[in-house]
Amino acid sequence: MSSENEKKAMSRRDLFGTTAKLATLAGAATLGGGVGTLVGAGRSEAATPSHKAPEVAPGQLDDYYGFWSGGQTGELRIIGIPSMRELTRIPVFNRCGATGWGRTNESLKILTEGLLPESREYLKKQGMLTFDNGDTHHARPSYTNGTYDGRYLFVNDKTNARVARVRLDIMRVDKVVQIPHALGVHGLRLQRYPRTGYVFCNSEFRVPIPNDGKILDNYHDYRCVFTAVDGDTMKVAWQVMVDGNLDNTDCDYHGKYAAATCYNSPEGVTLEQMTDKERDWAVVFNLKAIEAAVKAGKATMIDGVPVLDGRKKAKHNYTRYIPVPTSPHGCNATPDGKYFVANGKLSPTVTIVEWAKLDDLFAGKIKEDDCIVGQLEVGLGPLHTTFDGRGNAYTTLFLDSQICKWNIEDAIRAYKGDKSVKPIRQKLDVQYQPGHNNATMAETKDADGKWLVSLNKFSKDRFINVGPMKPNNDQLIDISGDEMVLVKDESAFQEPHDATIVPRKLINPIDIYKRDDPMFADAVAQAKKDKVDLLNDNKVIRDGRKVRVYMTSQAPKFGLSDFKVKHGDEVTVYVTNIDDVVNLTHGFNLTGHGISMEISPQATASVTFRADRIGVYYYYCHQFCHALHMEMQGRMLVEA
Ligand code: CUK
Ligand code: CUA
Repeated sequence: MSSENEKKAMSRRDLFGTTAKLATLAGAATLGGGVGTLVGAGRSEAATPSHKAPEVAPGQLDDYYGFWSGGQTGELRIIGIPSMRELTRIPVFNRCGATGWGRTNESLKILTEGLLPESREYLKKQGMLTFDNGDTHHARPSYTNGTYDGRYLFVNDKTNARVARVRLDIMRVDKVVQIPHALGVHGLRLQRYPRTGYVFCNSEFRVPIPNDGKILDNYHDYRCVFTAVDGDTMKVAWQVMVDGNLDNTDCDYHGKYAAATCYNSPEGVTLEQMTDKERDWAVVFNLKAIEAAVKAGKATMIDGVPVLDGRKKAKHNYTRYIPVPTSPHGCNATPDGKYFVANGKLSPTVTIVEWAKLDDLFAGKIKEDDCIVGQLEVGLGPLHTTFDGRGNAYTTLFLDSQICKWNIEDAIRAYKGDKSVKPIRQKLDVQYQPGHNNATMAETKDADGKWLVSLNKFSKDRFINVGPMKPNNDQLIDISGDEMVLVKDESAFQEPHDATIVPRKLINPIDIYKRDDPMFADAVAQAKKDKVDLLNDNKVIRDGRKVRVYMTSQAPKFGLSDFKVKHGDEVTVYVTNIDDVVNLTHGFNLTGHGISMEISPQATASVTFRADRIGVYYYYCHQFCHALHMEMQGRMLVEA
């Protein structure tokens, strides 16, 4: 950094000093218009792709799968890296017309069986079966021995406190669990060693437990819990009550500790109360001590879940609170397994904590502060940090609209007082206001330091104007050399918070379903009871007021060109795609009934509805499967 830049940065930093809290808050409230234009004001022509632009020519394949969260859309997206092409979307918490997710029996079973009783009751009163929105932030593939094993991917729903598991062989959700005693499940990371294992979830907001109206405005009696979900059963394993609001989380590479950044240590409910302290903390969790306590029956069972008290005043050895500057945000474990980094957000610093010191901390040999081995001033608004596996870290600076590359061991040396080292390697402008960044394999022991994506919340002038709500700007940066080089802009609909990037050899999805897939096991079982061969039979079975319609689909024909039901019947249509051809998906779309679903090759999908409309209704295939695809249709006749 030139001394000129340094001066500029310093003067801005002064504005955001802890003594000028009001200035900070005022600044934070106007980020988009104000501070965002400080750096890289106007269009940044210099960012035009240079010699390092990634070459993925038409017909060529990407090297990596990027798993993008979809934010407020409630979905996941798969982005090819380095092309940045959007390859597909995985419906998760959203209702999806293309796939029928949220409407088919198969998806509704998954979306409803993990709901808490109180949610079920609420939804019923609203005439709903499940929530039809979600807010996905953190998507993470499962681990074995510190690296991805290609089994599952887990993702949070911040708004309705759920966690979903995606099967990576079919890229569909197979389990959803709703977290009790929590509103706003935010931070999510997975146990890395020996395997996943636990899914660690931060509930962000503090709530009364139970939230039954007895405690309302007395916010000092609200609680926040850290939850471990068993990734195999998708049931809550245990919860630990903590002080403050949990934000992001991560864990070590040894299966011993997890950590979470906490804001709002004053436990207030207004912005002023929440930031009324110089320091908050990173809370660290002693997994062995927690497991032992749960096993020994020391937890309080609340709604069938063991809950331990990890608040400071309880003085148990489940947790310790390591002080860090106020309102930290990202929490990121280094791929060498030695440290985690708490990102300052309101403070221009990152704080480095050494995992190994936690042994002595929990043994009472050292103090919380002694676990901090580095604190580096990186720039304004540090949110998240990622790594290249060569000892460097990359921190997003939300306010500066930059990525700061710094060296971890140099930062530790500088903190010890070595004035000769300059830990900061480079600052790169991004366009604009980055939240997460993530590098290829950065959250595994095999971090490979090839590509980095910066997920920028503001795109402003980077794309042609699409109206007041602009796209986000996901930028691809080459980090394989000494310098970061920006090579690509890609627009994204609101709001991918985070991305994980995995080499394609570690992910092996199937092309065609196997007939014994659990996704449609219920349909197979019902057909067996009805003595229907799903691959060959086309039959209508009446069972009182229930009617089951079984039909095949094979391009360009449904097995039934019509079926007849009576007004008021409860109708279930089972469609089995008997085509055994890669890419040959059919749809079943029933006119005037709000029903559409996809049936992948060799899959069965089903949907249930009441035949409440008398008359003739067409069903048609909505996936362009054949030259006679338009003719792939039939009629439902509903008689009075
Ligand atoms: S959070 Cu969104 S930018 Cu939910 Cu991971 Cu930091
Ligand atoms: Cu089947 Cu179009």
